[in-house]
Amino acid sequence: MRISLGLLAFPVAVTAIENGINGWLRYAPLPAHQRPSNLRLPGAIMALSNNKTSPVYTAGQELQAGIKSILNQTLPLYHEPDEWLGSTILVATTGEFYGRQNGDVKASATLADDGYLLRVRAGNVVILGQTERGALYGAFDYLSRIAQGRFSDADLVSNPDAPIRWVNQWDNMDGSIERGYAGPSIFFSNNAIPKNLNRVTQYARLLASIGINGIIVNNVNANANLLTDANIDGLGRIADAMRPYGVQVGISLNFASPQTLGGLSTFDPLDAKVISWWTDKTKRLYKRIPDMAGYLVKANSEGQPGPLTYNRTLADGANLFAKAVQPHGGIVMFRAFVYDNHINPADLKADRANHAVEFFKELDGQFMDNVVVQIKYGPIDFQVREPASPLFANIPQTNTAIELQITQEYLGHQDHLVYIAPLWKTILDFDLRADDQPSLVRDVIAGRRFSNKHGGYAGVVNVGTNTTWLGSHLAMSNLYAFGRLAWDPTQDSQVLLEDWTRLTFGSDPLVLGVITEISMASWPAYENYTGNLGIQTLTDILYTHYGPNPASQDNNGWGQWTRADRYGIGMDRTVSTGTGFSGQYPAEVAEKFESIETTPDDLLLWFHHVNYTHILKSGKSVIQHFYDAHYDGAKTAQTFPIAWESLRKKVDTDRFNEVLFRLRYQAGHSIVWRDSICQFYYNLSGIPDAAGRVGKHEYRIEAETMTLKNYKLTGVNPVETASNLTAVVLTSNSGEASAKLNFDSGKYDVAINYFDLIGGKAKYKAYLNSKLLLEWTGDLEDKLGHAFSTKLDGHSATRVTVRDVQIQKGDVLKITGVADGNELAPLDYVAILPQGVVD
Ligand code: GCV
Repeated sequence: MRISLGLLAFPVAVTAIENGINGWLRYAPLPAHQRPSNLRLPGAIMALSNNKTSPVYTAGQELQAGIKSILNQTLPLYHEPDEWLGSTILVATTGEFYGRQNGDVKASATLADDGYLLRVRAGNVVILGQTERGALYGAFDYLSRIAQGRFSDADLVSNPDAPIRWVNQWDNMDGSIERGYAGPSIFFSNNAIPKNLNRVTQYARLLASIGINGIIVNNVNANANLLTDANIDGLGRIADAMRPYGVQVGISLNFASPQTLGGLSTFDPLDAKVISWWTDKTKRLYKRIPDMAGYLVKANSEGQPGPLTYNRTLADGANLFAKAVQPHGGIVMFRAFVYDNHINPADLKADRANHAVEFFKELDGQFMDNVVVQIKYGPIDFQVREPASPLFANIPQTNTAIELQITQEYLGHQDHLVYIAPLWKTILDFDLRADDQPSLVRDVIAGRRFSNKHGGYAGVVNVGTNTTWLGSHLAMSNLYAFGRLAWDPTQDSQVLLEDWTRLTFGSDPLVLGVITEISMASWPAYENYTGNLGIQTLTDILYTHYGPNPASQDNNGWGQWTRADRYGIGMDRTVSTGTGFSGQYPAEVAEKFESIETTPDDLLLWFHHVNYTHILKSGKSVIQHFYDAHYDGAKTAQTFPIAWESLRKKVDTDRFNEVLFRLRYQAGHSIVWRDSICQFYYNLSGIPDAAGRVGKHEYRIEAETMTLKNYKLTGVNPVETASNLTAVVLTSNSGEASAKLNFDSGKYDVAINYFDLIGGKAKYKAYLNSKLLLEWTGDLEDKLGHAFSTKLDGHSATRVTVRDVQIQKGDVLKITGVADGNELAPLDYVAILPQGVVD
């Protein structure tokens, strides 16, 4: 009898310090009150595989470690049926199970690729996968149930909705990550693949537990050097590290590699030498990684090389790779994010949103069977709200996948809590009405609607070396929800969130309630305080895509235009008078978006240019909606840290404090957003806020009006990102700003707005008379784990608040600043806020 002692190569037990490394797979000990008194587990685990790289073998280990950790029971683990005759948790592929014994479980004929059967009945558990990783998925499902205290009998078959459930990493070979907010890469360092790949294995474990079966490990803006022999071997090691979890590795390609790396004079996709160069490279890759998932290609987009250089079509480009991987069973994900970023803003008919359909529609039917066109959910670029891309309805003879973004490029860089699943659902559930028939986006990408073989989901994740993976504990709900939705897109966002919360923070009803409440409120709040009515996020699109800068959208070649002027706002995308974009949808949908009357308010400015005074279906004018939404959104964000504080004794100290820091930061930055956007549109339109809030801040003391020592006035850019359009910076190494407080005596919150820049860590102290109220450093780059800006702007504008300060009329508030590097201890204003006032 062989018994595996189950010494695991991966960390599973609950760590004393909760640093996020195990994500939702913490396997926290289940509190006694959640265990049924008659709990009876099988006597052993039987994982029918002796192959240590098999996901079935992994499932056995995972079950053993999980049950030990959750229930403190050690079950022996066997791999051969004759090793144990008692009750078991049996995990196997259907093939192995039926091939080796006459079980009493008949796998349902409805078990699809990667699907599993889970039967929990009277102390016996059977988990059968249609594939090896299907068995592992079933084991994770079972463990998730017991980790959440759900011990009831089960008898179910679970099949994935779509075969492609991949994540993408935008990791560069130097270890940086494009649009990554959680530290450097776990895959690359110093232009090579690191020796220690433990984090890669841990990542595969998390991914497998939510049904992800593939990963592209490098940036779509790809480096040809990835294809050197040494790096191919490194990629092989990555694949080895992920294989036990059934996650297949693929890579992004640089189209010009035959020229830049191979030394050929061309990268023309129809050139014989180019074809043979790619065929050879592909063979080498598959020799080292026989189960390689395939390639991802970004071509002729944002400066990347592609087939158009040689007057070849995008289909010629995609098929070049498709032919190379076909003998090996590989897939080519070819991105539809192809657009011209030098379009003429003066041309009122020009529209970047049109480009994907213009490029791809005529190619429908020309892509090989193993090509999947990977389409971003909206026609522009991961904005806070977009309509579903019409391309999903325009290429019925082509496999398609949806590209979603877990990394929060336009949604607050993981420094703002934004639970994105509800946004994704607006797209997945959208009915495109192709040929007047039901055509939900989720049915198109699953291949059901147009009878396509491949298709599914690609999620841009960009985890980094930070122990929380995404830089923020709460942001991990997005990765969890992505995987679960890729498996079954009909699931409810809140149900997924609650599962994640129970697994990540436990089942205490207060914890569950608070995390559910703030997370479900977070996307609507973020949309409210950033960009409303379909106008896009209104962030700085020319710099770091983080803070407010609505002016950056217009008058450049990037085509993320809002067309805002003194009188009105919005892109006219109608067929009758605009860019014609609405006509790219099938007739029923096109008709709906063509008319202002039938376009929903939340997409109005996406499709129509209207006056600021235009009255919405809600009864408000557009401009008043902007003002109100920004005030509402920022007000909601103020409630997040307060709600979280109620969990002080319920969440372990480290995670409690880390989350609290971010939620407080978000509350402050939401006010930066609110004020700059409202001020910008007030300046532009000249229409005052009916509620009298915009530009009027009766509780503020502007830094420029304080008594200044060694500080001077400075402008900021954009101007509206400083209160009263002005800030102050030091003129020497240290200085101070002070003011006598002429407020009635009482209890106040004291908010201080300053700018936290890259390139220095200035020190600040705030005093009330001689009493130190707060001491802080401009070091958000350390605390939030990534940097925003080298300038005074909407990215660096930051607000700290001291609560419950007793102030007597005539007290003096003083802030001292000490410069460091480029950070000249900039200050914007102080707000003395009566209880309950947000200003
Ligand atoms: C990886 C946007 C992002 C880029 C990204 C690009 C893409 O433009 O800002 O960082 O490049 O999309 O998806 O290819």
